[in-house]
Amino acid sequence: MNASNNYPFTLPDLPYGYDDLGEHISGDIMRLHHDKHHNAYVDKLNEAVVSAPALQGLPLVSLLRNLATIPDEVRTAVRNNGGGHYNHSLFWQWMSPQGGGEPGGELGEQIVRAHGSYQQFVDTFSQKALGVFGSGWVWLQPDMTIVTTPNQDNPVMQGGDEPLLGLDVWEHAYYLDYQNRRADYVKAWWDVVNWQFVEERYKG
Ligand code: MN3
Repeated sequence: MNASNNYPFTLPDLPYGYDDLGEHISGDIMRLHHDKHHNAYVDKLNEAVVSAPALQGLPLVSLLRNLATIPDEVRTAVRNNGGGHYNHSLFWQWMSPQGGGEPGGELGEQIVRAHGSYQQFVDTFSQKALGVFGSGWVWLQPDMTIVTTPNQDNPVMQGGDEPLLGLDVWEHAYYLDYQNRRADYVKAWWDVVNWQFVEERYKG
């Protein structure tokens, strides 16, 4: 699916079955996370935009890039729920039952060039994930930097590029399986990362 869609925004289907990430992320989490959490962001985003007709023709990424121009009454709702919709629409695609392993090609080379090795990249990204206080996300950017954002914010809102890869470290993403053990969730997540999709984004 395309995350850069327009009002009325809709919940994309998962690109695989709820139970397909198996031992890494359970079907119970995927059902709750996709059907309840993501769906709520979509509903609340639509509620916000329905009251601001000037925003209705704009793609989601434009809304997020131009938060400062959005009417005060709906800006926070668009930020939180538009961010939630954008982030999760990509997050489902950043995982795959056939995921894991290491990125190849030019992307793999750039990651090694920037971070020393694939393992050092994983370690740095994972440390940043553990360092997010409360709820937020970790991102790999096209310039190979690793950044974090709180809540449902993302680099696009800060004037940055669209991320190549992102990890949801909200407790709702892992609590049912891992309770408070975020480190175990992050470790398991690497085994489902869809590097093919990341490479497609890198190539643009
Ligand atoms: Mn989430």
